[in-house]
Amino acid sequence: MATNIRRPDAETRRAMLRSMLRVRMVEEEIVERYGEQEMRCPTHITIGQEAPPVGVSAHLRQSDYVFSAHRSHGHYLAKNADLPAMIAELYGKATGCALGKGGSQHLVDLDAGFMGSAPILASTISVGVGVAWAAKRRGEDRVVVIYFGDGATEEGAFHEAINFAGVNRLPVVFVCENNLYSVHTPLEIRQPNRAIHHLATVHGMEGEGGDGNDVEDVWRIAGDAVERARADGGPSLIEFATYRWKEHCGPLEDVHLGYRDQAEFDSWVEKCPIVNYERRLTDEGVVDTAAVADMRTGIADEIEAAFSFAKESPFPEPDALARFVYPEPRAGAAE
Ligand SMILES: Cc1ncc(C[n+]2csc(CCOP(=O)(O)OP(=O)(O)O)c2C)c(N)n1
Ligand SMILES: [Mg+2]
Repeated sequence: MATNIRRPDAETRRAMLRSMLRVRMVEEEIVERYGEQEMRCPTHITIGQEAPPVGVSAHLRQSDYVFSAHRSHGHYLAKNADLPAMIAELYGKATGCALGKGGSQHLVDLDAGFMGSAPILASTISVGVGVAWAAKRRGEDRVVVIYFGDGATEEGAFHEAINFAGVNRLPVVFVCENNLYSVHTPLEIRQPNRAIHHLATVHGMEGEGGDGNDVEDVWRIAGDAVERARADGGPSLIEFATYRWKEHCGPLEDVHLGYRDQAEFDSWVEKCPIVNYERRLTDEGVVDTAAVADMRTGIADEIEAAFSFAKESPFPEPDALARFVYPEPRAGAAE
């Protein structure tokens, strides 16, 4: 595989640490406040999985498109989508990014190129491929990134869509976050003993796997894939090994349920993508304690403001309920 980019510079490394911290701190605040029962939507927390969205997004432009699924907060935030609008969406408010109608699983910010998340597994993979096809036909300089979990690769729609992307050499980067589980079912009893990214070969594209808790490994692999897509070199399927710390859906711990054991859980917490990266950058003199403290303070202020905005915003008016169920005529369009 051609490798054009090898190491991020100091500024990129600091930005990636900050971006991972920001995702983690937003998620921790949601966890903290979820029990107040004001966020009434199912919410899939991404703590532990911060490195893939941040390492991938470091290569993306605002004009590039991102699609996601149910566990989407990291993908949305790393693409510089609107934080207050995301929190307002979780609170079901009219100022939410989906006008308060969607909740955590239907985030969208077209201005940021975050084209949408949806919880029907693999549904956004097909949509993303269609959008990439349109971009290629129109000659747009645009890369489409589609995130999904290991479970989504068991859907027929995944195979149909990536096959189409391979045949038509579409500018897509398929990013699989393999956290070893689909809800409570381990990967080893769901799929043959082979890496998910090996499916790339049979669908006619490049594939590579990496350490999804090491943001620089993600950055290196994603850099190759994004470059290839931009240079009309076709799609890639990249896979990152990572781990979810919270229950499948909701803010709680769940090791006591018995589908995963404490030793496995602890070994992944040891591999925390943020603690280890902060230590590494500190050791290498790229950040110091004061700089990280400043990052935390700035992020905390931003989060506080976003939650205040969400809480103070109004709920949608009742007559908004039926809006956008069907496409609405555009202003000035002929009857
Ligand atoms: C078509 C479809 N089938 C089943 C579900 C129920 N479901 C929601 S999340 C999930 C597991 C997804 O696992 P994975 O893709 O690995 O993502 P993760 O939750 O691990 O991030 C399932 C089966 C669904 N949303 N859509
Ligand atoms: Mg999974």
